[in-house]
Amino acid sequence: HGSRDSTPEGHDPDERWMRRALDLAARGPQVDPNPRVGCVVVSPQGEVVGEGWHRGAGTPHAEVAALESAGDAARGATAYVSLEPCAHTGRTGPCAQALHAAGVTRVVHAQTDPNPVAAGGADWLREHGVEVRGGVLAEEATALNRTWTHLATTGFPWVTWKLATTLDGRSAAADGTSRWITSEAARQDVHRLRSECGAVLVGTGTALTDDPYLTARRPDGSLMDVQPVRVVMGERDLPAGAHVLDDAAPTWHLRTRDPKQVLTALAEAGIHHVWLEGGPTIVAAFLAEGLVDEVVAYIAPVFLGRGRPSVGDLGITTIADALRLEPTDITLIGHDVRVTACLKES
Ligand code: AOF
Ligand code: ZN
Repeated sequence: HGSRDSTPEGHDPDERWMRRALDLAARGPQVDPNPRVGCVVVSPQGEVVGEGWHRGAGTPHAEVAALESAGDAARGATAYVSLEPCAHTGRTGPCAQALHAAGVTRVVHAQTDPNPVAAGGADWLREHGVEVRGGVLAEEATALNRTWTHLATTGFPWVTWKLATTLDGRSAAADGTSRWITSEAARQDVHRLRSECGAVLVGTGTALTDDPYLTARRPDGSLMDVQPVRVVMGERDLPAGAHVLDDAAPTWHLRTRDPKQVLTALAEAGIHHVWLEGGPTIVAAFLAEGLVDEVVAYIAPVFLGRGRPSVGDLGITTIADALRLEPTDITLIGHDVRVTACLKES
């Protein structure tokens, strides 16, 4: 079950080596314009003779790193790559050619390259007499680069909307104050997830009302090693002393209220995962345009009664039109509940 092959799951040697390639891929940086890719070179005797993974844009691709560690032993070997080898000369040379030149006679890959600029390596290898098998553990490989794949296929970064709300769906009190609805533990979880994204996005409204830092910080308040770009969208000026303008991380003030324009600018910078912490108006605009891919909601055992909703008008007036999501995870964090859910592809 689960396997497309006649052999029982786990007994397909190609799957076994691909799992190793995926483990190597996961060592790569999550926040980088490039995908995380791993490669294992295996001799005809079934021995690993080379391993490599991609360490980020501008560095050698996984295949080249693995070939380098294999040296002459790559001759007659099989290469397992978690992404179809590239056929293009980008920041580095084409991997399909490098595999062939090193004497690799069989290539097994997982995900087919969704990047039209780089795709075509499998065909090129076949044309040059290399046996190719694709699609092995492709779902796992795609999941590992879910946000990068989304950008490559849609042109927009994957948008995760983070919200913190009371049991009655309020994200701020009637006077606009909102510190704090959720517990310390939930807020720490937010910092961890922020650091896994390329950008944190708010509108000028939130930047002016809350004066947030939008950095990713450890429980002791120190900055994490990887900081997302802080993006503030909207035409209003920010005061010189705004926390978001400190030197803890880069900040881009994009003077537009058009979600597509903002996401296009971030896509051009190689950002494939955006953490949206915007207020009700911005979030409603992103939802209306179908630009929210996932929601991470922290729900606290708190009531505010009168207060401000987490999202503005969505044009929904009857229950049949409700926006229903598919939950992928529900976790208790301190005394709050974190619900992760995806918006259905329409
Ligand atoms: C990677 N790492 O290990 C593999 C990639 O701009 P470049 O030259 O680094 O090319 C990036 C593209 O190459 C990438 O989008 C993907 O389509 C392909 N394969 N990329 O960064 C790798 N194998
Ligand atoms: Zn490559």
